[in-house]
Amino acid sequence: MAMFIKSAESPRDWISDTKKEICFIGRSNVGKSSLINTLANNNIAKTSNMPGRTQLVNFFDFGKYRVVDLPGYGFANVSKSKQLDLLNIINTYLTQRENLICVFLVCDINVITEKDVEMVDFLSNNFPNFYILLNKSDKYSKSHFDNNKIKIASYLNVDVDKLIPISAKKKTNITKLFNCIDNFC
Ligand SMILES: Nc1nc2c(ncn2[C@@H]2O[C@H](COP(=O)(O)OP(=O)(O)OP(=O)(O)O)[C@@H](O)[C@H]2O)c(=O)[nH]1
Ligand SMILES: [Mg+2]
Repeated sequence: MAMFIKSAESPRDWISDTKKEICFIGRSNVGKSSLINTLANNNIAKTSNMPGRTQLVNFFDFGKYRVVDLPGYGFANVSKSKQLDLLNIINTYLTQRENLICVFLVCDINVITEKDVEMVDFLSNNFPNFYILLNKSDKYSKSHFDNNKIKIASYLNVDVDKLIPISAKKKTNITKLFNCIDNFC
């Protein structure tokens, strides 16, 4: 059974072992924490209608591997200095964590922005082993995705096969996501 282990900000408080980790990153409010709850089939991560809910690095045990929930970024109502703090935490985790084997960038399929493009660019240069989860696809028809996936991939500057449309709410493509995780762990 998946469970919450701890929240931490600085690397000295991270868990020190060799267990593999995957993480979810993305703009505030795209549904990273909700997705972790869907994967766990249990409410183990805190979610909110208000962007900026997750402000630390949160570790969850999933047995064979750990899942890490990172703070969201890019929400205008959060102060500039707080935004910089959050980006710093994310950057430190992504660039220093040796346990990290795969990154899942979560986007809102209905609102893909320049901030998503910037993160894809950062990942391409620093952590090429990443996938893009287009969440909230319950509000976006399958045929609409099929018609637009090439456009979305080219806007984000990635191959189409890096894109996985999902819905944390409706559990769409969650098996596909688990298969993807299993391939790494
Ligand atoms: N329609 C729909 N809403 C969703 C889905 N996943 C999450 N949400 C909603 O999106 C809002 C934000 O969800 P969170 O999981 O807290 O988002 P987050 O990315 O963790 O946000 P931060 O912690 O601020 O970075 C909540 O109101 C969720 O109910 C989905 O698949 N479909
Ligand atoms: Mg969150």
